[in-house]
Amino acid sequence: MLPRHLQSVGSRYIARAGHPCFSCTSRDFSRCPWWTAHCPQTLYPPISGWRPREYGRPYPFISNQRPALLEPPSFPWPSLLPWIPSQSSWLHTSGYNMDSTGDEPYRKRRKSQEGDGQGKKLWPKRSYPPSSDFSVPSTTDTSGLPVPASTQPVVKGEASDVTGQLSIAARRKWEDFSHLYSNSSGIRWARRWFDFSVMSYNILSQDLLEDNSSLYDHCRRPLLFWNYRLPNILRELREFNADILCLQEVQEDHYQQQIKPSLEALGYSCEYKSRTGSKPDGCAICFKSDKFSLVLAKPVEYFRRNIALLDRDNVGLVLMLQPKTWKEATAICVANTHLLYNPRRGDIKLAQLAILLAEITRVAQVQDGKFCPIILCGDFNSVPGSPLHKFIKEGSLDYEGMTIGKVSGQEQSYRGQRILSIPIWPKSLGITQQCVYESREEKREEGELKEAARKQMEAQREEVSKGDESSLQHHFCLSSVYSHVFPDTGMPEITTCHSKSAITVDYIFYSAARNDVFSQPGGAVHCNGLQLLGRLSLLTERDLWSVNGLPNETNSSDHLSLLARFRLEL
Ligand code: KL2
Repeated sequence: MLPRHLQSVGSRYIARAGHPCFSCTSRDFSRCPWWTAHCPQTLYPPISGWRPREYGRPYPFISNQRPALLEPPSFPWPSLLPWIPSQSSWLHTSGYNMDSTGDEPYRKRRKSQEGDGQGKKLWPKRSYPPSSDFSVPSTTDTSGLPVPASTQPVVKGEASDVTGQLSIAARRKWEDFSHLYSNSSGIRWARRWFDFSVMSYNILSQDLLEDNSSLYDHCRRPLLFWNYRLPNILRELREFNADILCLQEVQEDHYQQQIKPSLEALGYSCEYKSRTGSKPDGCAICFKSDKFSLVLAKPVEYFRRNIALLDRDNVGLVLMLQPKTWKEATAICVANTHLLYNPRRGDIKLAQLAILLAEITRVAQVQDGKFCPIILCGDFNSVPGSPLHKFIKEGSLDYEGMTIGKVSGQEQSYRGQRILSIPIWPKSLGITQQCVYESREEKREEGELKEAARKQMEAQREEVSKGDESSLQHHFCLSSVYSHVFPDTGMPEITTCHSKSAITVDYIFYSAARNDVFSQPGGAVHCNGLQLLGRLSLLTERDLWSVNGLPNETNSSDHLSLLARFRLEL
């Protein structure tokens, strides 16, 4: 509940659906009381111009596209702050707004924003409660997150929201599989092991939130302010205390100024890869520096100037991390990515994935064609059971005759769509259908072949391997931490939920040990495997809408975090 003297102010924040301004109910955002020109006391950064250089590459603000989600320089109502740190030395929350561009190349962006969007609407627009009902749980109510047994537990009472519903934190349970790796007398098989936890979390960049504001019509506007969301996100990261964080949609200025310093204060080392082009977000991998040392960091760009298919600015990041407490152990390869969103462009998603797999192959190979343990996290913008998801899990994909929109499974209708070309990406990318880089020797030899001989060879190859050409393979045996449906009800698990969609698009894949609970048939032949010790359960769409969908008062992204704990045995 807002304090009485602020209730009238609060009502201005509850904007009407579809209204251009996030901060008031005026039809014209330039009349908004929070707009700089109308509120000379507030000191906002410039609305148009260039991003200051110290925040990385300068980005043009496109001020006539949409207004930034203006918020007061400091959050106006302390009582609405999601979390007030008792020891705030690690929390860096100074914030400001910026503007940017969307996911598509510029010429396509308009079309994409006009309805090239996600499938059918799953949930009706909500009407907002009267301002007097506008309140969030007190700071003590926002705790109660389930925490894996072996991270420092911060388990408090069960959290409930204003309507008495259990909050997301209270509904998510830690599912423990560790007992499956002991013999009947409870003794572990291996004498030495290394346990660690991994979180994958798309934290919803403020820029993308503002670019796709219609997806958040169901949210009360103050909950969408970055100054409101950031402490919630940091609290979640702090309380789960994962050893490795794979974050997506990390806006570069927020990363540099707030997220990185906050995580460093919690004992993490952080690596970041910004998207190419003018996009202001990127992927980060942060790891506990007392647990791992960094062997190698490989930022991965999917954009290729001379390849029309690869004209998007998505990226990935691959790290090789050495367990510090166990020097003889092989390093662990951790990859993080956010693949293209566009539901119709499965061809681009597959090519982006192939580049990432080729990079992993290059860095994770140890000896005799074997690989070190691999963790592949991220937002793949593809649903469980889709061809892209199956390709990751099964290691091969026969795509002959497949329409490009079918690849990610985000949409049901594929009418009028192209089928995937064979091969999907041109040879000039230098990546084979096995998702590995062509070796330099191979390239040189090919260059030395006479033109006629080369043509003859290619014709022969085409003849013989027509079948193989329309199939992709990769070398890893990857299992998914999550099952994607709840076994008792058959309901799908949801990782992202907003007013237009509620699906799984986020995953933690890992190379499973032979005796792992979810090992693939034939797994761990090429990889040193990991055992899944436990995971933080996901929720159903119904669960999420019962707490107002995402983002809400306590969960400030439109994705849930994914969390798993692994064991590496000697
Ligand atoms: O689905 V996402 O949200 O993993 O949560 O990934 C993309 C989308 C992200 C990066 O491009 O921005 C969101 N309709 C809905 N969401 C969109 C759109 C769109 N047209 N464009 C980008 N995103």
